[in-house]
Amino acid sequence: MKFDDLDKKMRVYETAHDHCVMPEVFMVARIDGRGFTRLTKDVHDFEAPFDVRFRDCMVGATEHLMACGLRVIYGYTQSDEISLLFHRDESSFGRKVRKFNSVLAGEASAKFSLLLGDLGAFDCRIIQLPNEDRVVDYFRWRNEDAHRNALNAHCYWALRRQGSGVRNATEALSGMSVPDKNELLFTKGNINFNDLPNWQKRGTGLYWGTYLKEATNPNTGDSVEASRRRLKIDYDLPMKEEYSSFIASLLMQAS
Ligand SMILES: Nc1nc2c(ncn2[C@@H]2O[C@H](COP(=O)(O)OP(=O)(O)O)[C@@H](O)[C@H]2O)c(=O)[nH]1
Ligand SMILES: [Mg+2]
Repeated sequence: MKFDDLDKKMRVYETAHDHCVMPEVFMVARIDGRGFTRLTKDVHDFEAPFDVRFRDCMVGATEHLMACGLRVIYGYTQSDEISLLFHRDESSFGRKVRKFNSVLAGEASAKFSLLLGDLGAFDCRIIQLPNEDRVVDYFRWRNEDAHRNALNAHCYWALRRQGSGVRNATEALSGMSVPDKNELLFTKGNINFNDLPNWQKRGTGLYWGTYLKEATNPNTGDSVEASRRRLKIDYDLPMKEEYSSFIASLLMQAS
């Protein structure tokens, strides 16, 4: 068989199931560390439940994803996950889902591994959202997930440090109300949940800001102010309604 014929015949098997995201549908990518329970507790001795060194690797990987040639409006990271919101008109890879999944998982894994100095791998899934309200809901969901996990994780490690085993600590917390967890954290761990840093309770947000830079007009030699884009890393994200408004405003700015 001639190569051209073989190429045509086999290409069908490669592309028959290519799925593309429809125009005007928002894309969010969620990238999650693979087996990071083991990586953070057994392979590396990261501080539990939160370690700034681990957070900085995650933030560094998010920064990298936001600057690797795709139109990312907002990056968000908490625990071992990263969410990226793409501009509604993002058209890279013909909006092929499996290209986004593989490229983003690859880029995140590569950058994170370099920052950690050891192998760390990520998976990726694309979430398709029909309108701005669902985009806001998505980020509210991850933000509140971070909040719940932070309380739970601090309680869990407070119990473990007091001598409870894995099973006892997990069972003690199962079904416990939020006020009771706050109380437990205070009495057993001597930690006031309100005083913990916001990045632990709310995650970290990355978004673009502009600033003015002194520059020279190459034609006239006059000094002018040029507008430049810079990535802001926000360790003090708002919560609840304020966070929804913040995400909505990012969407507005991008439209
Ligand atoms: N020690 C430590 N562990 C962390 C930190 N951030 C996230 N993790 C852990 O990362 C894991 C993430 O959960 P999940 O994705 O469900 O687990 P996986 O399937 O093993 O990757 C949990 O075990 C978290 O405790 C951190 O700052 N310090
Ligand atoms: Mg994980």
